[in-house]
Amino acid sequence: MCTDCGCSLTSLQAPQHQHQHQRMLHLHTALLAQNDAGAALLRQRFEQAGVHVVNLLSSPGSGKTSLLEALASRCDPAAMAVIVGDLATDHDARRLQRSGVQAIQITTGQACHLEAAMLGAAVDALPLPELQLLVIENVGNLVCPTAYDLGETQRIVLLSVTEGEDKPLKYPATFYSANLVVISKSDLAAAVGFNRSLALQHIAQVAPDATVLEVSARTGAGMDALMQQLRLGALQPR
Ligand SMILES: Nc1nc2c(ncn2[C@@H]2O[C@H](COP(=O)(O)OP(=O)(O)OP(=O)(O)O)[C@@H](O)[C@H]2O)c(=O)[nH]1
Ligand SMILES: [Zn+2]
Ligand SMILES: [Zn+2]
Repeated sequence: MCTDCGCSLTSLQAPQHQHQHQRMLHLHTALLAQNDAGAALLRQRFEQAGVHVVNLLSSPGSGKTSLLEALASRCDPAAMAVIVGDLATDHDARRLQRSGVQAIQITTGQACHLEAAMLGAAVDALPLPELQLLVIENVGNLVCPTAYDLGETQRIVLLSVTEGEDKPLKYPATFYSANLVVISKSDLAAAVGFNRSLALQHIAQVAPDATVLEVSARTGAGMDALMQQLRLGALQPR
């Protein structure tokens, strides 16, 4: 886990290291304030260019890159770009480039989330005014990316049917921060005994204002509705 966001500090360590805990809390608050300032500048650039920017969050393997490949195959590839964050490898960026979109990989090393300051060079390299959609595929993680605003216009959180219906209850802050929750891999729902109504109930409990869509990148089910959300989806970030 990264030391930046303090997720390496456990509740077991905290009582013995109260002083250190407080210092980390101050450091964390300062880092978030610094990130918010960077995100505000990015948001200004995105607004000036008129590009819709999505911050895409989910646990590892829940289908972020596959969903973007499916989107790329349905829209003008010149109008879409992706910035993708992973701890290591440029695997996802190369996958996305094969589907024709501009894709830039950021390898974060130890950091389990993207921060606004990491995006500058990638954003500089993109022809922002020519783009309609820029998706930032965050590092696969349902905890750390939540607190880091990236200047996005819309935050999308994926919940794949293979992960279990309880995930919104276990990671409420992440789901609460979403404008749109996408239930992914819907083609596998029956095979894994996905309890749809329970999942919808849990999402509504923690993210009552979020729109919910069910999508399969594999079969294309729900992709039209997702495209519509992306065109209409200039919602206010939280
Ligand atoms: N059946 C089915 N499988 C899917 C679907 N979407 C993704 N998968 C599979 O799920 C696995 C993970 O998909 P990815 O798209 O790499 O997931 P990711 O969220 O980008 O993963 P990380 O970048 O590692 O966090 C792959 O084996 C995909 O083929 C889907 O809609 N249906
Ligand atoms: Zn972390
Ligand atoms: Zn991916």
